[in-house]
Amino acid sequence: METRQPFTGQVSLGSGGLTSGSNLVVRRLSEVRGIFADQAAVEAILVANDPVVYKVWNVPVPEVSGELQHCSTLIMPGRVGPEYFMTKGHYHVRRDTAEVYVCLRGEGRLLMETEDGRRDWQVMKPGTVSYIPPYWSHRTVNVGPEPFVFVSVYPGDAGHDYGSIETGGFAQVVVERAGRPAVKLRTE
Ligand code: PAN
Ligand code: ZN
Repeated sequence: METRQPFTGQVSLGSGGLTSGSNLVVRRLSEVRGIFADQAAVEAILVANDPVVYKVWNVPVPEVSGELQHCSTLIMPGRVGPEYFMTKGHYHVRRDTAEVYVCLRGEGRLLMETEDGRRDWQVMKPGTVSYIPPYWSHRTVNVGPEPFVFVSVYPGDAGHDYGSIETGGFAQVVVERAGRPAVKLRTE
């Protein structure tokens, strides 16, 4: 048995950065453009610049059963047409793995769906602890005027399956309606 050294990280509420998270992933609009419904609105934004949509600070942990992957995510405030900035969203490769999200800053929505058509969404605000059970895909959306920051913890061998979302999409979308966020079906 290998005994690993304990360690501690600190999340900055300003930058969203996690000091123990040395693997920073930056998702700009040009890279995640396909997740938004209004492609003309994407083009209109990209004419002027390529904004950061979200950043993830991953803590390097062995991707094996028994370990716990964890990271912080910061989603910038912003919209593409009526649709708020959001993550790509994914299933875990190992479908039978769960996840916990803890919100530290801002206001978001956590969208979840199963492959047999069940849907759910939760409000996330500072102090919210959300549980994503096994078999549910998950995507987070920043519905507020400031950065939305949360910490995730999930099994070491969960893995990320983005392809199923790229082909199947999410049924639920979050749009601004009369100044307020509304969760609706993509087909509505
Ligand atoms: C989270 C997400 C993170 C970024 O840590 O990976 O918020 O979202 P995408 O992975 O969809 O780009 C998580 O759910 N990990 O399993
Ligand atoms: Zn996940």
